[in-house]
This record gives sequence, C-alpha cells and structure tokens, in this order.
Amino acid sequence: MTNLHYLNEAEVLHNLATRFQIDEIYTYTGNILIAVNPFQALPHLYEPAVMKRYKEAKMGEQAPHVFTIADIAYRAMITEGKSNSILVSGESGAGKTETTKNLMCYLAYLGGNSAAEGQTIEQQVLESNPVLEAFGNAKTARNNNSSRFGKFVEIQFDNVGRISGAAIRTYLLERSRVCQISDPERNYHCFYLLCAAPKEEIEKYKLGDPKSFHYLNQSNCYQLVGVNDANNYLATRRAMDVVGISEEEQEAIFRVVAAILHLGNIDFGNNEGDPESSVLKDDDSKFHLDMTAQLLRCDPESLEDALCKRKMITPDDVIKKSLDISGAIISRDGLAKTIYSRLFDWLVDKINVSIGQDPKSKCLIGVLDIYGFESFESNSFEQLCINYTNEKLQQHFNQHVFKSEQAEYTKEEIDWRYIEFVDNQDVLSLIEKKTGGIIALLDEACLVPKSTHETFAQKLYQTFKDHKRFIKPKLARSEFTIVHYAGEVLYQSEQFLDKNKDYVVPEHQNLLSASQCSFIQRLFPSLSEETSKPSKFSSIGSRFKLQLQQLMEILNSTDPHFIRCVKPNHVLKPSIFENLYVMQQLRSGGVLEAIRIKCAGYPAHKTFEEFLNRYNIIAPEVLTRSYEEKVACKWILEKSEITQYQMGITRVFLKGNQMAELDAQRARILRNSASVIQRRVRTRS
Ligand code: AD9
Ligand code: MG
Repeated sequence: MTNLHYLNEAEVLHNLATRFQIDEIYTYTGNILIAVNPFQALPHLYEPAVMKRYKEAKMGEQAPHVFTIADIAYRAMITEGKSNSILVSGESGAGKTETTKNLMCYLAYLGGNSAAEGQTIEQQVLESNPVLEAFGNAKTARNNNSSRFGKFVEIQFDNVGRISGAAIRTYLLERSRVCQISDPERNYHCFYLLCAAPKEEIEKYKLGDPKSFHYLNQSNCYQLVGVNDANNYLATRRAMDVVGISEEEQEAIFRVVAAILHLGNIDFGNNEGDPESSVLKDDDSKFHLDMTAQLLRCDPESLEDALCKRKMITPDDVIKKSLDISGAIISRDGLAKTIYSRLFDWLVDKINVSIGQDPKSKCLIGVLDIYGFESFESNSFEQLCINYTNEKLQQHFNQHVFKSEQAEYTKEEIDWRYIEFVDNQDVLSLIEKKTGGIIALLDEACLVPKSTHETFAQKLYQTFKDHKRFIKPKLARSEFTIVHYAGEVLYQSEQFLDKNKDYVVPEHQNLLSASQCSFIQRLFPSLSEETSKPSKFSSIGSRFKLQLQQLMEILNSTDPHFIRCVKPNHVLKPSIFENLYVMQQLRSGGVLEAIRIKCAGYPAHKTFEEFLNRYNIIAPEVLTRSYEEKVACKWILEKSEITQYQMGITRVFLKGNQMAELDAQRARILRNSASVIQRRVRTRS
C-alpha cells in the first residue's frame, strides 16, 4: 500500500482482504504496519530461518512483517543512539499479545547474548510472558487468552546493541474477574492450572474439580479447546524457574491461589434469625474457612471476624459490629480481590528485580501491549480507564503522523496551509482535567461520605452541560455518554465509586500482615506510622492517570512505530474476512484518520529522479533537451494537465490521486506503444 501512494478506505480494505486470503497477514499503510489476525498457526512466518533473512535483508527487501518493524527500531536505535518504541494496538482478540511476543523474540534474536552462561536476560524477558499470562490472562467472550492488564516492556541495550536489562510495567489488572465471571468466560488461567496440578498438590491444597468452587462455577466454561491446563501448570512452573522465582516462593504463590478458591466458598447465614448479622452458613463453609486460614497461615477465628465484623469507634468505646450477609459477601470478595491483585503486583516486581535493570543503558526499545478501545453493552469504570488510555495513545499517534508530515513539508520548503487536524484534546480534558475533570470529580465523590453514584452523575450532568464531548441521555439518572474519537460510549456509573477506592479494610490488612507466612506478610506490609495517619486519599483513577502520564513521558522521548492489529471476524476462525468489521477497526484505530491527514496534504511524493524515471514516457522530449531535473518534472506535469502539485527542494509533491492519474497516462502510452510494436512484428513476419 505504501507503493500504491494513493490511499483511500476502499483501496485499503480491498488490499487487506486480498492479502489475507493468501495468508499475507502483514501490510503497510504509510508507516503503520497492519497485522490481520490469521486465527491459525502460521509457523513458517516466524521460524529462525525467517529471522535470519530479515536480519540480513536490506531495508524494503522483505515482505512486510513485525520483524521489519523491530528491525527498523533496532537499527535506528544503534545508528542514532536514540530510544524507540513500538506501540501495538487493536481490539480484544486482534493479536496484540501474539504480535508483542513475536517482536520480543526477534529483538532477543538481534540483541541476544548467546555466549552468556546460565539464564540470559532475553530468556528471562521471554519467559516472563507465560508467567504473567497465567495470572493476568483469562478467557473472555472475545478472546480465549485475553490479557486483563496493560503492559509496557522496556528492553534496555548496552552500547554494542546487546540486551542488558529490562523493566516491565503493568497497568490496571481487572480485579472484579477474581470473584465474578459469567458465561462463556473463565476466571484467570492460574486457578484452572492449579486444579489440574499433580495429585500431591491437589491433596495438599484440598482442591478438586473446578466446578466445586464458587469463583469458577458462575460460568459453565472450564476447559478451553486445544489447551491442556495440566501441561500449562508445569510449563508455568518452569517459566517461573527461569524468571527467578524460587521453589519456596512458587509454593507460596499457588498456596495463595488455592486459598482464594476456598475463600470464595465461604458462605454466610444470619445468626439466629437476626437479619443484621452474619455467621458461617454451614459446616461446608466452616471447612473452607479453616482451609483458607490454614493456607494463608492465619488464625481461623480472626479470619471469620475479619470477614463478618467491623470495628466501630464511638465516642466512648470501640465496638465490633456484625455485618449483614451481603456486607459479609462484599467483605469476602474484597479480600479475595485485594490478595489477588497484590499477588500479581508481587510477580511483576519479582520479575523486574530478577531480570534487573541496566543503569548504564542509554537506549531502550519499549513495546506496548495495551487494551484497545472498548464499547460493550454495559460499560463501567474499567472501560473508562481503557478508553482514556486509547484517547491518550490516539493523540500521540495523530501528533506523530501530523508532525512527521509537517516536518517533511517544512524540510522541502513547500507551501502548505495546514490541514485541519482532529485533535482529541477536548475529550482528554473532559476526563483528566486536574480540577473538574471526570476523574477529579469521581475522587471528590469518593471523599464525600454521603455521595452515591447518582449524586456523582448529577454533578457530571451539571458540570458538563455544554461540553460537546459529553451527553446526558434522556431520562438518565446515572448513565452518561462520552463522545470518544472512536465513537460514543455509554457508561453506567453504578460501581464507579467503589471501583475507584483504593482501600484495604483495616481488618483485612491486620489479619494478613499477621500471617505466619513471610510471603503473605510481605504482600501486606504493616502500615508504618507515616502512612497510618489519615493519609491523603488515593484512588485507582488518579493513580492510573499518573501512570499514564509517566508512560507518555517515556513514549515522548522515543521514536514511535505503530502496529495496528485487526480482527478479521467475530467468530475467531481462519479465512473469514468481514469487511464492515475490519473497516470499523481501521477507523477506530486511527488508520483511516492517518490516511486522511496524509490525503489532506500532499500524500504522494517522489524524488525528482524517481519521478523522471517513471514518467518521462509522458513527455519523452524532456530527456533529449538538457533540462534541469526540476524543470523537466514541471514540464511533464504541465503536459499531463496536472495542476495541484508542489515542487520541493528534492521532491515532487502531489495531491490525492494525481499519482494515479499519471500512472494511468503512463499505462496508456505503454499499451499503445506495445500494440504498435506487435503490429510491426506481425507485418514483418
Ligand atoms: V486482548 O485485548 O489481550 O483480549 P489480543 O492481545 O489483541 O487480545 P491475542 O494476541 O491474545 O489478542 O490473540 C488472540 C488469539 O489470536 C491468539 O490466542 C491466537 O490464537 C490468535 N493469533 C493472534 N495473532 C496470531 C498470529 N500472528 N498467528 C497465529 C494468532 N495466531
Ligand atoms: Mg492480549
């Protein structure tokens, strides 16, 4: 498509579809690589011999590939001494994670240290993937191996281009999944892996059929086609070995996973008919309570208290008040989510410490695998954060496309009156403005004791009454719509306040920081004097905003490369290409916007020499007279009656499909002369 030089939506789509049918899944449009998910293994695309070919190839010699993008980034880093980043985006199931892994494999191939002894850094970087996937991925309706967190991997290189360190940053793991799933989804893979572990472990942890656990049996999906949980359990343990997680730590990790399963099976009833109270429901719940306590190495009575009771401070006394049944269930699920997310953070930290950073490294290649734009039937706080991320990245992308075009025009000193450029700064301000943005208003609501999602929504309605990116749907009491760059999304605010509170109940904190197991204690370090003071309120939304700002700072200091993953169909099957669906993704991924920006300027350019070589046939006289190249090009353009062009210092710039017009003229002349030659040949014979 880069060679076509005249891009439009239909052309792009047709080209992608045609290439997809012959398993050519990678295509460039401009500088963007589009990767269409083949939904079938294509090992011939990634084998070592292919890597070798790409490494040795000159630029532009090989077919489009993720390896080319990694290769360009790597070579640019070596020659210019500048950090690069590769941003992979696309909707759920489009192939971001697979693409990221292929990129990392190739970078490991380029920068690997085959002479090193023991575990190499690149092996550890690669093996961090299965570990994080076991704990952070799950089957969803859209993808059997959906990443439920965002990830930025920073691969550091030394001054000779060898991998010398790495850092993994993760963003916003989906916590709710630990306690709540619906058909046809699954909980995080690690739960099923553990239920398929060797017999001794199952006995030790008193596990068994996943169907017997409340956190797993809310959905009817237990097994995945083509996936063997038992093998994957062992593979995950091996990957943990490689990334430096000790045997002892692994035991503790899976003990915690088992504890969460037992915790979920603790159920509550009323104490002697008192509806305000909660106690363990039956012997079965007692069994699971004991198991949870045993696995978490804490006292069963304290666990029961932490689940069912809250300390109340009255003017005279501190009393323990019983929660009602639904309060106890919320308490139990809150505990499960907190433990799980701390465990996930621990894994990420551990991997980072174990791989190690290279403080001397001046160059890095960052690879970003982050959730794509989401718009579901019901959208909550997570979708807002995800879509906010996408707005940020979209701005980065537009600015890059826009800036690089502009830079090219300035360099060539051509006249351009700039192109209208759809900036999404207004949506970003709506969400992130320090005072009065949605995140700030949400924090405010969380701090005011009496506020509810309805008062929060009312506040939004008032504040953004005239904002053109905000809509209050008719009759809505707590819903609101944001007009994102990729389309409108209707958000339900019911759980926004709860989900935003980054708060561990003191009873839970105290219980686990007193655990006899040092691993668990470390997940819940006792709050020091400093932090136990009524500290500044911390919210998930604000923390996420900060993380995102830090990510953008890193990205802004790198030269970016963009890969857009595309999901060809809804059924996750090979060989099916749904035009409309793909078109939507190209639109929301900004591919079409980038094309528009290009087309609004002078999308087609060629150096004078290239131009003359190709089009002299239109005006052959230019070759016989000793014109200056630039004048000769002008002559050709005038003869072809093309008016909207610009002459740069070294290049000809053309509008829209004028290059196509020139190509058509050229083809006509070639056809005519071919038929003249044929006629001559015929008359001679
Ligand atoms: V999500 O936002 O994390 O839910 P991703 O990451 O975009 O999503 P993923 O990489 O997990 O999607 O790809 C989904 C599935 O498509 C994979 O499990 C593979 O079965 C399949 N896939 C994706 N890319 C390729 C590929 N290059 N070759 C073969 C692929 N199969
Ligand atoms: Mg993924």
